[in-house]
Amino acid sequence: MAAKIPRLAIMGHPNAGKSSVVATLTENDRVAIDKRAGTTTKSDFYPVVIDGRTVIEFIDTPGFQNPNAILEWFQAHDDTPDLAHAFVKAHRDDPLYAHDVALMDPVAEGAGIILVVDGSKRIKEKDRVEIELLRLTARPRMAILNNLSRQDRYMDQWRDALSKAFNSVREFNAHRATYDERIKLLNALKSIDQRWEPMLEEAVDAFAHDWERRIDQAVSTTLDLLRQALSYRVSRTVKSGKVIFQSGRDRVKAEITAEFEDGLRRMEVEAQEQIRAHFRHNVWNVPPDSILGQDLLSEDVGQALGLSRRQLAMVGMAAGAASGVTIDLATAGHSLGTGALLGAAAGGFLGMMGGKALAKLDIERAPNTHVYTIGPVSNPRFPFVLLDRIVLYSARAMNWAHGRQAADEEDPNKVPDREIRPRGFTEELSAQDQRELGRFFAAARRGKGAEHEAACRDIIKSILRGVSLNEIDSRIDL
Ligand SMILES: Nc1nc2c(ncn2[C@@H]2O[C@H](COP(=O)(O)OP(=O)(O)O)[C@@H](O)[C@H]2O)c(=O)[nH]1
Ligand SMILES: [Mg+2]
Repeated sequence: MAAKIPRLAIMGHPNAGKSSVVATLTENDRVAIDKRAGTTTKSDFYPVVIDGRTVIEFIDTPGFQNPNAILEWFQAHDDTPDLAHAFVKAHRDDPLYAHDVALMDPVAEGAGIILVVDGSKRIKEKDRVEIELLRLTARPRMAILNNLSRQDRYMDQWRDALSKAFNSVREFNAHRATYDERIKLLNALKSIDQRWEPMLEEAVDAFAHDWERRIDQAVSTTLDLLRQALSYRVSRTVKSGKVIFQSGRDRVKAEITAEFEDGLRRMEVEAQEQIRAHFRHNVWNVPPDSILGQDLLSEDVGQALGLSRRQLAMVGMAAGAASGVTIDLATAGHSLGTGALLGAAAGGFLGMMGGKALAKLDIERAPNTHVYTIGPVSNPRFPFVLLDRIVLYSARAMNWAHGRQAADEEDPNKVPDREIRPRGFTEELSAQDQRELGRFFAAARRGKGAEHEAACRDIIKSILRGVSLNEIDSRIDL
C-alpha cells in the first residue's frame, strides 16, 4: 500500500512543537501554532507543491490525548497485522474514541510517522506509552528531538528510548532549522522506508532546485536595487524669484535632499518586500533592535556595514584607473550645463555618510528658472552599505525558520540569540571582488548597470549560497 507520494503524520504531545515542525519543513508560516495546548481536534494536511506538483505531504495531527487506551487495545490485539488500520476500523463510529480515530486515521491510511518530542523535558510514562504504541504500528517512523529550551540534560535519555523504537532519531529545532537542516531531514526520511527513496530523491531535488531559483531571484532583486539607487536623481525647477535669498535656496535644497533620501529608503524597502516574498515569509519581520531596523542613511549603519576606509580607498583607486570616476564627472558636467560647478560648490552638505556627501547638488540657471538636481549618489561608501544591508536582510529571510512565526520573543524559554558581530559581508570579500563591485557601481552611476553585471551576479550569488549552506552566520542576527 505504498502511497504515490510520501505522506507523513506528525505526532506527539500537544505543545511538543508539531505544528512548528510542519511550518518549518513546509516553509509555511500560516500553519496554526498555538500556545494553548490541545486546541485542535482534527488533522491538517500540508502538501508541499513545487512547480505545480505535490512532492511530499505532511499531516499535522492534534496530538495524543489518551494514548493508554490505544496502547491497551494494540496489546490486546497484538496478533493483528495492521494495528492502526484495525483500530480505526473497529472504533470508527464510537464517539468515545472519536479523538483517537482522528489521530490514527492518517496512519491507518498508510502515512509514515514523525514523532515530535520536546527533548528539553524529562521523559514521562505517557511518553513511553506513545513510543511503544507507535512502534506497534510497524509503520516507517522517525523521531524528532525538538529542543524547546536548550536544556539538554535529557537528550541522551530520549535518544536511548527513541532509538529502540524508531528507524531514525534526529535533532531538529523548529525555530532554528536552516535550509540545509531541512534537506538533511528529508534525506534521512529515505532510510526509514526504502520504497520512498526514489520519490524522496525527487522531492529533495525539487527543493534544491527551487532554493537555487530563489537565490537567483534574490540576486536579481539586489542588482536591480543597486542599479536603481545608484542612477537615481531628483530634479526640481523653481522660479528664479523664489531663490533670490539664501533662505529660499536652503529651503529648496532641504526639500530636494529629503525627497532624494526618501527615494533611496523606499527602494530598499521595496527590494526587501521582494526578498521576503522570494523566501515565502508572510509573518516574519525584522526585529526593531536589528541594524536593519535603523535608518539606512544613519551614521551607525554607515559604520557597521560596508568596507573599511582602507578597502574603500583601494576600490576608489581601481575605479579611477578604470576611468569610471573621470567619465562620471565629464558626463555630469555635460548634462547639467554651466551651472554645475557653481551648484557643486553651493550644495552637498545635506545627506552625508561616513563624513562625505551622499550626492552632489547641482543648480542649472536659466534667465527665469533654476533647476536643482541631486544625484546620482557619489558617496563611495553608500553602495557597499546598501549591498550589505540587502544581503543581511536576505540572510535573515533565508535562515528564519517558518515555524518561528508566532514565537513569543518574550518567552523565557526562547532559544537565546547569539552574539552579534557588527560587520558587513562585503568587507570579507577578496580585494579583487571588491574592485569588481566598485566597477559595477561606477557603471551603474552612469546608468550603465549592465556592465560588469555578470561578475557582480556571481559574487553576490556566492555570498548568498554561503549564507544558506553553512551554519547560521552570526551576522544574520544583526
Ligand atoms: N523556543 C522554542 N519554542 C518552540 C519550538 N517549537 C515550538 N515552540 C513553541 O512551543 C509552543 C507549541 O508549539 P506548537 O508547534 O503549536 O506545538 P503542537 O501543539 O505540538 O503543534 C509554541 O508556543 C511554539 O512557539 C522551538 O524549537 N523552540
Ligand atoms: Mg499543533
